[in-house]
Amino acid sequence: MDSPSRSNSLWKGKGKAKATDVDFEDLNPIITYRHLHSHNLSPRDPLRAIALCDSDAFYAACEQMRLGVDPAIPLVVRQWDSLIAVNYPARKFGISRMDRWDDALKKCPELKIVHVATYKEGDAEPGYWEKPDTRTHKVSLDYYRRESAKIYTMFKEGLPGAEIEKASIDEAFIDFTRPVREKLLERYPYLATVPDDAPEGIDSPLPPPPPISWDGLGVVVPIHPTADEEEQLLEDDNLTTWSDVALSIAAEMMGKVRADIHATLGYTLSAGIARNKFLAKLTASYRKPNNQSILRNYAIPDYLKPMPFQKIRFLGGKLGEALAREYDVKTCGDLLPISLEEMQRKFGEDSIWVYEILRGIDRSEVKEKSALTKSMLASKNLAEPVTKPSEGSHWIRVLAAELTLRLNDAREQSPGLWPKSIVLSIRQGWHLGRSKQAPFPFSRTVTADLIAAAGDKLWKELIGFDDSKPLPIKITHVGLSFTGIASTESGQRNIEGFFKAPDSMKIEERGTKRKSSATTEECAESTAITASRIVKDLDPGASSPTYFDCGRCGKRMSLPDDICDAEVGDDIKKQALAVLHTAHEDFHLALDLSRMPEEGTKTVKFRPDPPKKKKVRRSEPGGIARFLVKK
Ligand code: TTP
Ligand code: CA
Ligand code: CA
Repeated sequence: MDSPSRSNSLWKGKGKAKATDVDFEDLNPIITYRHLHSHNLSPRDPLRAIALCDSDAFYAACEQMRLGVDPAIPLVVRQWDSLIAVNYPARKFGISRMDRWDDALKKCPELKIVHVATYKEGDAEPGYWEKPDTRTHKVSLDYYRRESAKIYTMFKEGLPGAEIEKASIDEAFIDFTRPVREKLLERYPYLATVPDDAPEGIDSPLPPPPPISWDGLGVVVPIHPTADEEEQLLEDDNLTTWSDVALSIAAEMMGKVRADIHATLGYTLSAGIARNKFLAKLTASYRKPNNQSILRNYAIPDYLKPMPFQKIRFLGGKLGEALAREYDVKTCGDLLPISLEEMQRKFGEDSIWVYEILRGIDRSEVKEKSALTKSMLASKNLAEPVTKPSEGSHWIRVLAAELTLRLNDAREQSPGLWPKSIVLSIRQGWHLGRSKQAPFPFSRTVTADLIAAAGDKLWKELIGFDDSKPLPIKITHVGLSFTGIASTESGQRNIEGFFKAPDSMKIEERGTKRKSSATTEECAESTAITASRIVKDLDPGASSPTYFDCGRCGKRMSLPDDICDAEVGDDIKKQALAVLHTAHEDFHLALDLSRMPEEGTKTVKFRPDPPKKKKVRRSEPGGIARFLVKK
């Protein structure tokens, strides 16, 4: 239910001092007993309290903790020649992620530089080597993943009743609305029952809120950043709303779990607390590190208006550029005069999303992701391409070690996990690729040798090991992945059926056109082509593609939001897209297998898919899509 704006009479004039302009008319909605007692908490709930909690200089903090280095010492994490994480003491020397490691060292000669762990052939575990070499080693993020999982577990255990969505390796959204609601009723028991004389019964507004002391709860973003009397304004309970009370309780809970994580695991985290995900994320970086910031509704207009809109996620690319060009403007405030009608006329129906974001409105939900990973990919971009078939084994062994570790890690959580298939994929850039997959036999103990043997077999079938035969493509990318990972409880019934399937199946990606009767090959081929086209279409500086359109079913497969998030590197996005791609192929493959006429056939003729619904014409996308995919 939408909340109408508060009428002034309710506050007997007190709230009038903060009358806001028309663009931000929902800052102080009427909150009724019905809102408070509703069991169905929707994103429109006026007492929503959302946090985004992000670890400070995460990989650097992981290394600092692992090595027992004093947190005051400048430390960076290096990956080959670049820096991927810079701790706060190092930032004081002007070092940033943009620096090369040797330039950083010039800025701060006592800088501690830790190269990220890498796998080398033959080792089951990644290690920290003196001189890792991109030509032979592969980066391992396993340690960071494990530390990330520990932090997530502490969120889960420390915040019962809160919805938690892991948003990237080092951050999570937390919806505090439900636990805050409970705390409100516990702390202010008079809210539990609708007073007999309430004029509109359960739809009566709540009584005026109590004053709040923000002491120890974090940095409160000022309502008027430039006003001298800010201190007084903040303490002025005339401006306090029940939404502020909700935010302050969320801040209490957030502060406690941050302190627990710091005490137990050693990591410092920063959080932003506001009425929705978008604002929570923006607020999280207000005061870093080791801080939390609270954005009260009344502080939204002055916080948002001066913000360059191209800094907002999804407005950083073409859409933001188009808006900037169309109106010759920079900040969110500059865009406020544009009416919804005009925006939709110029940028399509969906641009209502932009219109609302500029006004601090975001109704997206905090959704917990399924704990079960369905696929795992270990992949390597080869600085020096593989030029001989015999060179494949090296990379397969390296990738197999990573998959072993990750599957075994996952099995610690769910012991019955096993992957339905293993896929080997090779590519030349993103333009040409081949992959081959085979069922992966169930085994209680998963070892790198077992996985490498399966990988070698696929390599043999795809490429062979005969160095006298030329490679089909110049291999610049090798990936080994598990797909269809399920726990044996749900997977067991399929095992038998699965072993009846052909022992392996070739999925080749060639540059031919899709025929009307689509096969698995063709599906893979057209998705690969689409993916490569998207890569080309996006400007080089912009982020990696976050979706592909399956040429077979016409469905758009998008990466989950956390991966789309700008802060995972492009490499990670590419890998994730490759996993998604493989998983989607796997889905079609499974569908095709289920339609196979006889068992054990080597060459599979697939029945055509049912007639497709009319596809969205990708060549001329309309509306907002124009700005996401180039014509
Ligand atoms: P961020 O949260 O963006 O950065 P950070 O945690 O290092 O620093 P901050 O205190 O400002 O939040 O990214 C989390 C980790 O993800 C980071 O420690 C390293 C990794 N990462 C990359 O590997 N490549 C990248 O381009 C970025 C942005 C992050
Ligand atoms: Ca971070
Ligand atoms: Ca982050």
